Amino acid sequence: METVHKNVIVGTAGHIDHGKSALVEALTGTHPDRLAEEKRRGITIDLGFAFREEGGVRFGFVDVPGHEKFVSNMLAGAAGIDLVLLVIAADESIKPQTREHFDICRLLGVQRGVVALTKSDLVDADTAQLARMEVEEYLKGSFLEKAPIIAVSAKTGAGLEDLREALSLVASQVPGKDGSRDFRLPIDRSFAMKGFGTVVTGTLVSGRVAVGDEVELFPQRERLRVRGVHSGGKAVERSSAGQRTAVNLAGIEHTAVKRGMTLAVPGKWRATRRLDVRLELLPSAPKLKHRARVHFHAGTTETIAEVFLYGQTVLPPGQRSLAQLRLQEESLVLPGDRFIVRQFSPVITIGGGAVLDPLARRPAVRDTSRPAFLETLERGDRGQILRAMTERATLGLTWDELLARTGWTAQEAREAVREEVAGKQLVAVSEEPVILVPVSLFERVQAQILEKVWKFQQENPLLPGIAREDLRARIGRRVRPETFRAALAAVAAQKKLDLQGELVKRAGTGIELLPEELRAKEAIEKAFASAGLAVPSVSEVLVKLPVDAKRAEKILQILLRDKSLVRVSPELVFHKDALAEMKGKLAGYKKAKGERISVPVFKDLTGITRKYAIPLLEYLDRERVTRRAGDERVIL
Ligand SMILES: Nc1nc2c(ncn2[C@@H]2O[C@H](COP(=O)(O)OP(=O)(O)OP(=O)(O)O)[C@@H](O)[C@H]2O)c(=O)[nH]1
Ligand SMILES: [Mg+2]
Repeated sequence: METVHKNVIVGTAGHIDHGKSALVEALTGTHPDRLAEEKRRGITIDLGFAFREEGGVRFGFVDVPGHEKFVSNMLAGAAGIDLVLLVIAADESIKPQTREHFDICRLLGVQRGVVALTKSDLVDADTAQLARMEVEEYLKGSFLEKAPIIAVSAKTGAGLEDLREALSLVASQVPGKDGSRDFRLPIDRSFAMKGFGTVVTGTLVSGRVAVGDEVELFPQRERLRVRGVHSGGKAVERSSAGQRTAVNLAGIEHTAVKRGMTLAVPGKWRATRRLDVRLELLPSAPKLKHRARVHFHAGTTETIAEVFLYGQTVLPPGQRSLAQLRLQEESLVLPGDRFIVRQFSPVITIGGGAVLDPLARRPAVRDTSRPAFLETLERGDRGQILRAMTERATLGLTWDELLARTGWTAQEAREAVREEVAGKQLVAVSEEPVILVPVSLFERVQAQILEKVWKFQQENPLLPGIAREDLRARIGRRVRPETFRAALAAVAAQKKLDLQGELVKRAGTGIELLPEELRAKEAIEKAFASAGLAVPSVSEVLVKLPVDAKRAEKILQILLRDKSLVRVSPELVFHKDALAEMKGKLAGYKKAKGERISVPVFKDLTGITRKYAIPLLEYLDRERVTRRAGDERVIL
């Protein structure tokens, strides 16, 4: 058996009965129709699958129904295909679903394909030639303009060799899918397999999945364990992007999983109901009104969406617009994902587009910068996108949000962040996890901090500075703690502020007292120092000062903070020297007379009245100089 070095998914497309399934069978030996009803009616209803290996390429065929009633099934199959096999019956030429399927492939961004002019056994040379000319004309200017057009017959086998060659040629031009991105598998089937349990299948559009992996089921965000992986018709250890993949899941009933759900890397992405998009209306579609309801298809998902047009009330046929889609059901979509919209009723394909912002905010009239922002998401490089997203994140852009909204791998995000921070375009106010803010915001917060500190000190000249928490409250809630902290550190590093524990103050500014304040300070200190333990009341001292009461109170606070004075009780303040002397006397007493001392003895020893003795002893108890023992004190 030759080794497979490439996986290519081929999707069929084309009008009902034009021979898609017969052609897949002729190419692979497998008839893709599996349902009894399909066999009975002779039409394809749901997706069918078949495989073939050739020249080192494993072709996975996704066969779709041509019936107009089953276009939504076709859409689920078309997601993730690498090339389209456009099947057109030579006897009927181009029909409505030829056009619709072709439009869908173009809107989904399919890049390559091959055209099979099938049932060639049913037509004469002139008719075959006419059909070929019509097809060439139709495809002019499209992504299939240069695609090979091969006349074939599934019945006689004519042209099959040429078709195989054409498929191989086009397959060789398909760029290999990058398995290193994050895992995502839009589910197109879920069923129970005897002895296995729940199995889901899909075209693996990104990353890889291996036995034992933990995965997340969207939109319900359920974490599940991968019990087994099948690909190419056999059990494998892992499957990677570009392969039809079956995943055996532990811990869930098959009935709980449906087409439209997605298996993905756990803990990274979020399901959404609001997405900002670039929307394109087909030239053949009727005009689309603001707030119209449409059917929305992305990946294998299908739901109803309300269209909010940015900047216009009507989108004319053939035109493009930025728009918001509000989904009826949550689904997982990422930037760059293609989607299709179909008219609400009657249901026909009217357009499609690409997701720009999967986690969009509700549209707001005052949000005038949104269109420019979306254009940056559409066309910008990662640095530009990162800057634009940070600019619009009022509280700063978190790492989790960055990953969920961009779909970037962690490595891509890390590189972009590193570059923008190094280039001084953005500031990382936190590193683990990353939180980004624009330079302008960071500078504004620094300026605010300086201004608030200065203002505070001007209004409170006698206080040593403002408490951090106080300052933080004055900056306001629209600045997150990390930003405040980093900005404070930045101004401190510039030596504009001093940080002392919890206090923030202007650099180099002690408290500067006016001459009369200095005199008042000296007067207070002297009054208490000379009083010894027989202190006057505080108010008595303060009224005698040459400054007003408020300032006198503040000067007292300064002395208390400096510990020149000590408050022993609400009314009583002592000079530190007097207290030291008293402690000395107690120590002397202990040496001479033992450790026990009564209140009257204490009064005699210190020469004070009971009015002072009790508060002072309580103070000494608190200071652990003495300990109360009944009516006496023990000197410690
Ligand atoms: N004579 C002739 N008949 C063909 C050829 N290919 C398909 N048919 C017949 O055309 C009918 C439809 O073929 P299918 O392959 O089921 O068509 P389809 O495009 O898959 O149809 P849907 O899936 O329902 O859209 C069948 O009866 C086939 O036998 C062909 O090359 N020559
Ligand atoms: Mg069919």
